[in-house]
This record gives sequence, C-alpha cells and structure tokens, in this order.
Amino acid sequence: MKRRDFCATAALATGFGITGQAHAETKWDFATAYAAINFHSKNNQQFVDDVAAATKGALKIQPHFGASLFKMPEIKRAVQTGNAQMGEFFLVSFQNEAPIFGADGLPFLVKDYDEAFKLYQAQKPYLESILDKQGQILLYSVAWPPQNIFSNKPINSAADLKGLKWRVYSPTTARIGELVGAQPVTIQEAELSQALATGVIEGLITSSATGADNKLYENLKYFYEVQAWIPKNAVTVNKKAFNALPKAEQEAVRKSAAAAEERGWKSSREVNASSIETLKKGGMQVLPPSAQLAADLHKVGDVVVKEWLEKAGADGKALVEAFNKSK
Ligand code: PCA
Repeated sequence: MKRRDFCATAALATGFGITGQAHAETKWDFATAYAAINFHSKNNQQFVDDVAAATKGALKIQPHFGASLFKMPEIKRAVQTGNAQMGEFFLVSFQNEAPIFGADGLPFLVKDYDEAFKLYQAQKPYLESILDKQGQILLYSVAWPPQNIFSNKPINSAADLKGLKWRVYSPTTARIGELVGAQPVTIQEAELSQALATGVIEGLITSSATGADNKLYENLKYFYEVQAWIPKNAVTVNKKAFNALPKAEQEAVRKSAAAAEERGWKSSREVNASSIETLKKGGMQVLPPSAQLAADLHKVGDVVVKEWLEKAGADGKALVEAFNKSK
C-alpha cells in the first residue's frame, strides 16, 4: 500500500511540473535466524527502518526472523548466491570453511567486551577478504554476550561434563565436548527449547541472552559464568545487489550499518545484565565456576587454541599477534 502511495505522490509531483527522478524501488530479503524478541533481531529491525527512512522508502528491506526464510547454516550461502540479498549468521559456525571465522570462538582469548571489540578489529580485514571472495560484503558484526555453561546438574569440574548430552554450535564447541568426554549434539538456536524439553540435550555453552530468550531455566537449573569467549554474528549483503544500488542508497546502507554496529555492541552489554536477572528470576542458580572447573576449562581451551593456530596458519598467527598488540 505504502509503495503505491509513494508512486502516486511522485506522479502527482511530476504532473505538477516538478521534475522528479525516476523512483525505482528496490526490495531486499534479509534472512536471520533468531526470534524477533532477540536483541540482534531488534537491532536489525532498527537498521531496516533507518535504511527505509534514509532512502525515503526507495530501498525496502524485509527482515525474516527466526530462521523463517533459511536456517542459520544456510544463510551465508543464500547471500552468496543471491537467494537472499542480506543475511545474518553466526560466524564461528563456519570455522570449517575458514579458520578465521572461528577466531572469536577461541576459549579465553578475550576477557571482556573491550577486548572482544579489539579482536574484531584484528579479525575484520580477514573476514572482509574471505566474504568478498564469496560474493558478499560485511555490513556489521555484533557480539553475543559472553558464553557460559548451562546445565541440568551441578558442574564442579570437567569430569562432571562426562557423558552429558552437550549441545554444540561450532567445531570448537564440539571439540570441547569431545575433550571432556561429553556427547556433542548439534542443535540450532531455533530448536533449543524443543531439544531441551525432549531431553535431547542436558547442557550447553551459550549466552545469558539466549538463555533468557529460550527460557532455559524451565529445564536447566545451573548457570556457570565461565566467560569462555564472546562470539559474533555477521550481517552481510550480496555484492552484486549492493553494487546495483544508486550511490546515495549505498551510502545510506553503510551509514545505517555503522550505526547498527555501534548500537548492537552497546545493547549486547545491556542485554547481558538484564538477561542474567531474568535467569535468576526464573529460578536459575547463577554461579561463578569453581577453581577446578575454571582450571580444567583453561586446559581444554589451550588445546583448542593450539589446534586452531595450526589450522589457521600465517593469517591466524598474524591475527592473534595483531590482537595481542592492540590489547
Ligand atoms: N547464542 C547463539 C549463538 C551464541 C549465543 O549466545 C546460540 O546459542 O546459538
């Protein structure tokens, strides 16, 4: 309806002799994997609204939340092939494709959001170059809150994870599961609640935000703040689709993306704090890890980082060095 109104107004303006430019309208699909209530989704919605306002409706981006258009593992490829012009995906899930995608999933490399942002700056040139080769442009990337352990029973050491049905979302989380003798099961975020309700999983590592979004306290009672890593989503656009836009619209997209990145990192911190409160209210025990658990996880983490460095070669080494220098 809006579209017709806009054209009618433009036609009227032309009719009155006001020279109007041809008002080609572009429509994009934006595939995302998380529910509309999730903070990344809200941030993406704001991005979409900002672009619509800045282009006066000439670029209409339709977000598809909750993996309704493509499932998370399919989204990157969908943007690459142009089946969706834009998409949001979880970087570390793609580590098998290129180790660089997993840099923000390395255990205990960063200790807080400030360091996570510095790691992102070191990782960004590599991300941009790989994505470019895959026909897409990185628009923005926003961190999830720190990754912590949720479980259905007390976990005081790595030995307590033995045999646990352990939900994984990346090669690294699978490897950790293997090293501690858990039973790794790959489950997408969109299927988490169901997997918990049906007993397919008994524990996982994820953020407070995902815990609150999915009411994990209904099935799990323990939350250990191990702060293992701070991974990110990436929002990309198909390169051809972007390059086909008029310059002013490209600028509107870039500007709105920069604003989304800044706003997203800020809301990640806020959502972390509010989500922990939600977990507590839901009856979850929010606990620091025992000294033993922390020590065990660091040991496992060292193995994972070493293996990643071996795979990631010169680029991986340079990335970590650049990050360490920037700390
Ligand atoms: N939530 C998503 C990605 C990381 C996070 O905190 C998930 O668990 O799949």
